[in-house]
Amino acid sequence: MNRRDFIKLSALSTAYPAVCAAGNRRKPNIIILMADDIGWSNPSCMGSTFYETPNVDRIAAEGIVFTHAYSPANKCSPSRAATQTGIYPADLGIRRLKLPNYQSDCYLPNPLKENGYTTCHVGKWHAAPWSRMPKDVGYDHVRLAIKKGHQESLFWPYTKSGKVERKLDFPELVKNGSEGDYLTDKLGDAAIEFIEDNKSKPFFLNLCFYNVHVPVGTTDKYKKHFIDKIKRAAREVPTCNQSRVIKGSTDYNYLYAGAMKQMDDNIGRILDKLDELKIADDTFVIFVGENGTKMTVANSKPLREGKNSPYEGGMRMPMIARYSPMITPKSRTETPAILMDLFPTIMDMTGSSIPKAHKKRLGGVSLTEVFRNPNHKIARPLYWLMYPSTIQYTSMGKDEYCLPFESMVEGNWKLIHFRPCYLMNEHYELYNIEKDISEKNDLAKEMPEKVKDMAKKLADWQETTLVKNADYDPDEYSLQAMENARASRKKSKKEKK
Ligand SMILES: [Ca+2]
Repeated sequence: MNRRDFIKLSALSTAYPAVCAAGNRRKPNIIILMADDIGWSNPSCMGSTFYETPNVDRIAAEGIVFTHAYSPANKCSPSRAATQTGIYPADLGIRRLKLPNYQSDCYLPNPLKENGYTTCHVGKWHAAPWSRMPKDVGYDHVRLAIKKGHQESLFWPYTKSGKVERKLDFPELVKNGSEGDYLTDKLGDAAIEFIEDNKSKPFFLNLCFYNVHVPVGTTDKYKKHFIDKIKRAAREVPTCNQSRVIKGSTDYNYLYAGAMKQMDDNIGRILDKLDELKIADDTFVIFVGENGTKMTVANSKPLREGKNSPYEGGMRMPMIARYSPMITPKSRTETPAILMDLFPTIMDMTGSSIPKAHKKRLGGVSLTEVFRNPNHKIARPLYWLMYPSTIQYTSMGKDEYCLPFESMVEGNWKLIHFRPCYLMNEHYELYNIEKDISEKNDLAKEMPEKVKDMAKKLADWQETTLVKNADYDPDEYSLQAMENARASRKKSKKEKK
């Protein structure tokens, strides 16, 4: 650190508490912007030269980029539940995609409401047991959330068939909308309406986009924009549908690119609104992903694999935050972070208190020291545990699967403990993720002592978790068991017909 940086940092770290203590600054508004199934390297500020995310880039330019941010799981539901509660998925009791317990008081809006905040959830939910919606876990206002894991279509009337059906996901939007409406713009409208209505008091907005989960789709203007861009680069335009690149490279999926840009446009509308209302400096904004990108539509290069994978492509994701009283523009940090950190961070920033029992269960830590000083280190290992899943089996491609495993990252090292299942025998893999970000060189055989040391930590951690991979019966997930399950599903489908 040079002298100028040091002075700047010192000034920041002393100025902020003073201002707060004097009570001159209002409690910060909190806005979480969450993208669905976005790859770590997809935003332009994270390295992409094809995708265009000028507004996410703006948050980065005015704030801090976490280069080593992780999701708590390689798929939506456990990752979102952990974000909302600050608790490790394995400590919430998540075995597969569903949450078994109804733990409504642990969710973000509750302590914030206690502290005088108005809370609002907009968009994709998928962060609680199926029947429990954002209202059930404490949100005051809820807009455009559905029980399903993802949208059927991003276009009016938002159905797979493209027709207005008897049962609709967004009946109000269909009734008041028309051909050509794009779901993400409606999320943007709802978010802006909430901000305008609550501009003069502290608010928490949890805006979760349906983009860029499949089925991806974009309006003609954006489709043309990205196809022209591919042609200008003298590349062959790949053939894509809404959930797959059929022919060509996942580097140039113009539908995915358009969906990303349309999400980014709406982030821009929100940032502009904060400026217009003169509350930008009073508002903490954080943009995050929640698991890796789907490998049939895009990729997270140079990371290995994507959604559902135990490798970095499944777990590492964009995390970019802005809050001028605390964060110096254009900051970058290599300090590892994980989505569970958002809960204690937000409590810390807003001065909200966490009930004692909840505090004990927290898997995350406050990142405010890292905001103030990007060189601040947090010494802790990060852990993952994915219980085996039969759900993925039927849609399993060569590039996508869901394996039972536990893993941990500590410093430069990552250990994965693969459990026995229909795809592989039990084994460990060890990677130096700093020297080998693409996880090409498994060092487990070369470094048995390192494996032994980390495996012990991983096993000790699993002793403390509610869900344990050691508990499942490998025979239940053998190839034969999977084939039997598939055959029985086929049979019952036939019988229904
Ligand atoms: Ca997801």
